[in-house]
Amino acid sequence: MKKILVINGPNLNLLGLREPAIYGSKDYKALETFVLENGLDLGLQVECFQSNHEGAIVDKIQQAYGVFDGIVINPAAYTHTSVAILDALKAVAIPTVEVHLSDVDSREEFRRHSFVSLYAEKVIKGKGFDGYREALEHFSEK
Ligand code: CA2
Repeated sequence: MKKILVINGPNLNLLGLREPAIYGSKDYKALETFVLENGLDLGLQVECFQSNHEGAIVDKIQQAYGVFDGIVINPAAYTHTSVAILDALKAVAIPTVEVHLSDVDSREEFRRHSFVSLYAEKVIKGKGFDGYREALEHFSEK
């Protein structure tokens, strides 16, 4: 069974609290449940990790080396700023799918650029929770 690490970046732990028009009204716990249930359904062993800290995300990616077969990552604001997360993904060379709840291309100009997209095999934007299912499907052999 493939092992997939799902990483969510800063402030996603506050989902459901504000900006429901952009991010939906469900909370982070509901996102984890959605991801774990869909992982099971697709025959994947999924672990979820959320952090508000860039270094903690880099550490987690490094620790994934030799353990996980795939990474699904919503780097949140670090999408647009973090060379460190890009470099960590390149270093471990684990196949990666990037997910965004919102359609980052139709928002502020600064959200159009993603460092992580320079490495990700696939980028899914603007599909809410369903985007995580689509990302998991990318790794599923079912
Ligand atoms: O659309 C996405 O998934 C984002 O990665 C979400 C990030 C944003 O910086 C990216 O540009 C796009 C922000 C997540 C913040 O989540 C919130 C949760 C509750 C209330 C407000 C924001």
